[in-house]
Formats: sequence, C-alpha cells, structure tokens
Amino acid sequence: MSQTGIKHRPKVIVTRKLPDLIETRMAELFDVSLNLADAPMDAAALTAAVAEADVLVPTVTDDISAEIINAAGDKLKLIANFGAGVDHIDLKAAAEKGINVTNTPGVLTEDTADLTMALLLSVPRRLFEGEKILRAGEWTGWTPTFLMGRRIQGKRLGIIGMGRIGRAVARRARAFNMAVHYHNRTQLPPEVEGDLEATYWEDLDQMLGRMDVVSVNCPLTADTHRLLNRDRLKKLQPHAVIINTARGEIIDEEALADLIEVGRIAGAGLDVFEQEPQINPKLLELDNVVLLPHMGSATVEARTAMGEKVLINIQAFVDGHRSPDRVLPI
Ligand code: 8YV
Repeated sequence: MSQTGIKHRPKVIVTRKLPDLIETRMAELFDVSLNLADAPMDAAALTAAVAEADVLVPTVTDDISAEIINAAGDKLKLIANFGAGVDHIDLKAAAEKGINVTNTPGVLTEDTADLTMALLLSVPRRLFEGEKILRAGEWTGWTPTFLMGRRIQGKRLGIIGMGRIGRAVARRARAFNMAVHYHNRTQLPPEVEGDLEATYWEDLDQMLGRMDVVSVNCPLTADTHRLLNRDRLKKLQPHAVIINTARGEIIDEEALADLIEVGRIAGAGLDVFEQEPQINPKLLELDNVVLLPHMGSATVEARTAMGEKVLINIQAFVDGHRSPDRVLPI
C-alpha cells in the first residue's frame, strides 16, 4: 500500500476501448480490466465497476452520476477521465466522497480547433450541400449562381469561452482575416488580447447581436447549461451561423432548429448534441446545418496523447504525487 491507500498494481477499470498502445501499457502497469468489445456500460455495469475498482477510467459516454459514485465502496480512489470535459461526472458527489478526479486537457486543443474551423468553413461555403448534390448525381454543371455561400474573410467571429480551445480557434480565425470577438467569465490579460487582436464583450447578449459567426468553446457547467437559450438565439442576426464543438447542452437545440427553419439564423455546424447519439429530427431535415458525430479530438495523435495523460495521472496518484491534470480535489 502506498500513502494513497492504493496498492502497487491497482485495479483499473476502463469503460471503453482505448487506442491499442494505451491499453497495452495499462496492462503492463496495472491490474486492468479493458472493454475490448467497446460496448457502452449501463448504470448497472458502472455501479459494479465502481465497487470493484481502485481507479475508474470513464469517457464522455458514461454518466457518472451521484448514485453511481455513492455506490462505490471505499476502494475507489480516483476517476481518471479520458477526455477534457468532466461534465458527465458528478463532481460534488466525488468531492464529498473524497474521490480524486483527473482529466486530459491540452492535448486535444489544436485538433478540436481544426474541427471548429472545418465547420466554420463548411457552413457558410455550403460544402456539404455541394457534396450531397454531386454524390446524388444531381450536378448538371457550373452556373454563375449555383450554391453561392458567404465569404469568411472580414467577418466577425464571436467566441464563447476563451480557454485553450477558444484561443486556438481565435489564432486560426485571424489567419483567415476574421475579426475576433469573445465572451468569457474573465477578460484575458491585455497581452493575450493584443496578440489575438480580440475584442472582449462582458455582456454576451450584446456580442451575439453583432456577430456573423458564433463559436461555442466553453465547458458545460451549471452556468453554461442552455447558455444559448431561445431568447439569446433570437438575438443573432439572420445571416449568422453558429458552430458548436463543445457540448450540446450549452445550446437549446430545439430552439436552434426552429430558428434556422424559419430563417432567423442562417445555419449551424454541430459536432455535439444534447442527447448523443440521438439527433434532433428537426436538425436532420435542415440543409444549412452540418452535423458531425462528436469527433473534435478524433485524431490518432490526440487520442494517444489523451491515453498517455490518463496513464500518467494514474501512476502519479499511485506513487503518492499530485496528478498533473487534477480536477479534484480543487
Ligand atoms: C473526447 C471531448 O473525445 O475531451 C472532451 O471533453 O469532448 C472529446 O474530445 C471525449 O470527451 C472523450 O471522453
């Protein structure tokens, strides 16, 4: 036993299939139980896992609720999340039970920002509409007015959440000659703001009414849940486009679909949804909406680096050190 109360080769339960390299290293280091079939674990399976494990490695697809955390015995010491967002873990319940929580920030920043830009380019330039027409054999040739979209250069981008990913999006947007605006809990230091040539809006409502594109890049918390509710969405200009690569629950999806349908918002690029993997049928009906299956960090490099972070967070904890990506205790 180490001072953390965890034995040398802790029992680690991984809820989903991880990259091979990571699983192999986990088997070398820990008494690991892998999910090779990659079947999502239901509440009963998670309850059994937290009773047995010293360390649980969940992902965004696992609802680690207060009930599940409270069902853990005294054994569970660490939840080492594979992913940056920890909104699927009841942190209050974990804190009350003295369970440590870690995540994997930083290593998925650039890939998620790339995907944000891919959506930001795809929606105004109507890329997927064009692709669909071409594949359906419906393209009859070039015409001067076919599939005219909207220019990116010179447009105003409003970033909600100026953390690592928001800033990486801002850097890319500057390269496309967009004007960067942002709303954040706190204003960035002047030197960072200066580098990004970014304009701060303390009042989100005021920013929304002035932007051509809005990108959601904040974490999901109690404060950001439905941050873009129907009233806020109505503040957008009719030609505005909204991009979300953060969490579906930050936007009222039903309201978004309604407002796009009636032309009060021009379009959306969404990588995340309120009820994943279910997609609101109204969104599926809309041509000016690009829908992706939550793939912001889906590169071999990011997923491997995320796995390495999980390994390091667990090993540091077992050795009695502070895990580098500690979320809990604060
Ligand atoms: C991950 C994400 O793929 O890291 C996050 O928070 O949203 C995704 O990029 C997912 O969370 C893995 O659990």
